[in-house]
Amino acid sequence: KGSSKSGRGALIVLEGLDRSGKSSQCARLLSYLEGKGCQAEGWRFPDRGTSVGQMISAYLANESQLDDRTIHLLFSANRWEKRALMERKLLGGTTLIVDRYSYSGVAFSAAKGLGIEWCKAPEVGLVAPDLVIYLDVQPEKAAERGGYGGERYERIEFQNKVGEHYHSLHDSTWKVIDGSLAMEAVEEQLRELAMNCIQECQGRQLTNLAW
Ligand code: FDM
Ligand code: MG
Repeated sequence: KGSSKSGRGALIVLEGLDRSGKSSQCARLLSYLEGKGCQAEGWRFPDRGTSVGQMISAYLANESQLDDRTIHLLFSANRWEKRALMERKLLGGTTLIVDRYSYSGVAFSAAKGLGIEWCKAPEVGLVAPDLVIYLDVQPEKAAERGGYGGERYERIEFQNKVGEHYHSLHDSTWKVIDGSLAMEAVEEQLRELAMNCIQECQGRQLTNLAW
């Protein structure tokens, strides 16, 4: 536990298409870190537990219709309402493993045809991740994995477009893992990336997304 006292936690984000394995891998990584005595929490966006999150959830379930820009801003607002808590946790030494973040926000909305710059704008000023791990899976492969749950966006053609936009977002904080590998192999790579990141960011300051 000593390491958590000496520095801040890391903001580690997992991104990928629907059914790319993010949620399972987040859970596995979290229990691994906890087993190592590391102070860590699992988060996810959208966070469906807030009132904004409930509006998003209803939209995804096709129970409500919202204009494309309106839902984009709600996804962003859902991150903003968590920003202060996120910063507090990180500065207090807790590492956050986050299932989706601003990159989902941009890639999914851009896939509908909204401009990339317009999509990025409301994300500026959120906490910048220390590491973004993209689980790379072909949409066709992802769809084979037990199929989709029937939520909005869970269609192969749309996921293809999302994948293209994700690729245009890769920057220096991104690492790509081949998500079609066996679960254990993905897990192994994730552990190594996460442990390195947690150590490296101890002395580094938190920054904001600058896009
Ligand atoms: N999604 C998620 C967005 O369109 N924008 C966002 O900002 C975020 C965080 O919501 F299809 C999409 C991605 C996915 C859907 O996500 C629900 P989960 O991970 O399946 O709950
Ligand atoms: Mg989903």
